[in-house]
Amino acid sequence: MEQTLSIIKPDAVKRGLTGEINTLIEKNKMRIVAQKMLHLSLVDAKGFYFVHKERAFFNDLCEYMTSGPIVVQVLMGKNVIRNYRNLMGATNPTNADDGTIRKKYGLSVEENSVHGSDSKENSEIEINFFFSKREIFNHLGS
Ligand code: 3AN
Repeated sequence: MEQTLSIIKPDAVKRGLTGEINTLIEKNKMRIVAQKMLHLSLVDAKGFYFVHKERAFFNDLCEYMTSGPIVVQVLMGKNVIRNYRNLMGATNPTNADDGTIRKKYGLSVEENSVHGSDSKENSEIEINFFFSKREIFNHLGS
């Protein structure tokens, strides 16, 4: 069993797509084991996207991520990191496969509706960024 961090981004929360995205996640056999809505500060957005700090789009990305509330989630399942990336689709919604979240709902390469961790190492860093252990339901331990 593996865990990954998912973010439903401001463009999707604003359009009332949280429920539809959660349905896709659950239909694809991933369990939502933690979830909360919050509004990122600019400092937190910059901290979260620190790996992209040299990229041309960094400031725009951080501003966009603070433009409205987001929903952060921990997903659990077998190969959930890869499976959720597959369900998300390509970064640019134009290039995303049919049936993926970004193809269905993404508006642009920036407003692409969802984030998912890209590796085991980053999933741990990203989950710890948003959640304490006691906020994550442990299916195995209870
Ligand atoms: P992904 O989210 O598919 O892993 P990353 O990690 O390369 O993609 O990029 C992180 C986020 O930065 C993306 N989700 C997207 O919102 C934004 N982003 C990536 N590339 C661009 C770009 N060329 N222009 C604007 N925003 C971008």
